Amino acid sequence: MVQKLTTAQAIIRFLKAQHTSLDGKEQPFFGGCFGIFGHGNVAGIGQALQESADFPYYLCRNEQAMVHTAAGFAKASNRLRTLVCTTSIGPGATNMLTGAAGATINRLPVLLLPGDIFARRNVAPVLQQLESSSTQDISVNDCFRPISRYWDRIYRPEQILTALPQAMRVLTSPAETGAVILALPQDAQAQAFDFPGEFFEHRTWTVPRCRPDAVLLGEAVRWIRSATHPLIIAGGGVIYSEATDALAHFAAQTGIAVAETQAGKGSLCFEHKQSVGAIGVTGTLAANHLARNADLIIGVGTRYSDFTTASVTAFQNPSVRFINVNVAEVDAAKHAALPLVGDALVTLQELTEHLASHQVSCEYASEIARVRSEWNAEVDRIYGRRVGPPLSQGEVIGLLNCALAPKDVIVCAAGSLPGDLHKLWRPRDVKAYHLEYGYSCMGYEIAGGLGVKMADPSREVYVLVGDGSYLMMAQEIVTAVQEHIKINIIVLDNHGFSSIGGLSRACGSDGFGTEYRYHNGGLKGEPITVDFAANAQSLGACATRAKTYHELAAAIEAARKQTRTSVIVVETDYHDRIPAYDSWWDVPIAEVSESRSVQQASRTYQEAKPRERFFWPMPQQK
Ligand SMILES: Cc1ncc(C[n+]2csc(CCOP(=O)(O)OP(=O)(O)O)c2C)c(N)n1
Ligand SMILES: [Mg+2]
Repeated sequence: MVQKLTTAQAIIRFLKAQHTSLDGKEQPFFGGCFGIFGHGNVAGIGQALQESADFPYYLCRNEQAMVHTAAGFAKASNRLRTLVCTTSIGPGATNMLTGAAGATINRLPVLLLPGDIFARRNVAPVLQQLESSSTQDISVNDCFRPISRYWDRIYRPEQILTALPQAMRVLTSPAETGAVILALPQDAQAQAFDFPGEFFEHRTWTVPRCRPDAVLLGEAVRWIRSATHPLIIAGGGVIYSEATDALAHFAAQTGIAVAETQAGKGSLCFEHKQSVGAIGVTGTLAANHLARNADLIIGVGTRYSDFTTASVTAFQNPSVRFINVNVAEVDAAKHAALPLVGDALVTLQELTEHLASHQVSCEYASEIARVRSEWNAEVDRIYGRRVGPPLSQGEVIGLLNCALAPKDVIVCAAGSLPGDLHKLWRPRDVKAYHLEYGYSCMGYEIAGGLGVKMADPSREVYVLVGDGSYLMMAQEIVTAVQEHIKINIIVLDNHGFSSIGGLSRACGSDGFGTEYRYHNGGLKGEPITVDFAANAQSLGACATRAKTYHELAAAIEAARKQTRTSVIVVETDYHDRIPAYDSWWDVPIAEVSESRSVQQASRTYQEAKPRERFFWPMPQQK
């Protein structure tokens, strides 16, 4: 039966009917809509939401933050669910750009509905409209085009009949997912149309488990059999595909060690005998040692960022070759790999079957055991140091790792914490380590943590955030308070950018501009103290300060018992840093400078850079 609805009403009605299914388990795809209203959406999407009491609406404090919340929600839900975000036109819309780029880079589905300028045009330029002298078919929303996986502008109501199914195809595709933008001109949102009733019926999008090509799989099995030093790199795809048990089984059966990217961390429990932890720039000594000599890398669900490959220096064996298991062809093909384009779970199961009697050599197995135990001793050493106050970041991480329950989630994104967590955190549950490190966006932490908690309220969520990131985006504490959502926030206050300060010193630039100090001629004055606890309290959280190890332990214990969002502020040592373990990151140094330290850094850089490699197809593949 035909239903007369506005475009906005029809959109909300359609979204409510969409579901995803993986292995027969079904759930509604959208958990509700975040937004901030302005003239560009209040009478359109706003009015439609008001009429839809069964589709929750959440008011946030900043449009960028709500996209992080949606992405955090989607990541915690293994991409089977997400949230919608609605904004007005102009600045409300462009505030979402950073969040959209983050979602697309991290391959996380988010549906963004920015308001847009009038389709009718006669009243242009409207408030907040960007004008062009060469076309009337442009608005600030065109900025979303390169950072989204699907982009459309809805000039007429009936366009949603084809646009929304395409939007859903992309959002639920494991290979293509990312930010989807439907720009909604203000007048088109309120316009009525006779929509076909079938459009609003219950719809299930089955997430497929594609199988790799049989010939290539056979070839991969031969490569694995003939490799003497194979190493698996587990990326986020392992977790999204729910392939962690299959990976654990495959690794145990073959004895092949497993290293993890940031998105893949938690794929294996740290106690698994084949787990060698983080790889790459922020990798462990164990994983980086094995990677250097490996003759075969089996990448599963990884996109090989420079942090994973140590700027393509991680693999130094002259005859190393790659097998890549990935749903996305673009990733499967990287480093001239033998591409197994397929789902991680079914591909690992097939490989396990074909390699039933295969094991790595005893020598290689004992090498893996040795580097594992050496690395574990190093983590114990760092956890056991007592240097504070101010505490070292390693102490804080060690304390948290011991204090938290296995299913508690830590959330983090930028600064020096992600690298230290990647190295030191000992994961015991697959969804307990939530790092946004594709975009490493300062400000993700609290907003993203809110989304993580919304996705699984049964878990305690601990947001670890540096003072710099906190200052960029703390306001979503108010949203958490408004929704009675409890998250635990730990602010590590080291009075500036310890990460970039360290990088600056490594580049010979002496930490220039990376500490929070009074300006007094070059940001070299006294440190500026910020009362983060008072700030958090003013936003509605309960807040405490912890100086010593024992105070921090007590504060964590007290936060767990709290029913409200709480903030613990702990001062950490700006200079007490966890070292890198045999890795390199390509950050080009000025080739000309009067500074001796820059000249020295430049020489070191020029010496190290030739270790970067290109990989070409092996003769077998021709
Ligand atoms: C939005 C954004 N701006 C800039 C950067 C570059 N950046 C990376 S880490 C960092 C400093 C982070 O400071 P803080 O949160 O205090 O963490 P710390 O480095 O002290 O551990 C900066 C500026 C970024 N990642 N994101
Ligand atoms: Mg800091």
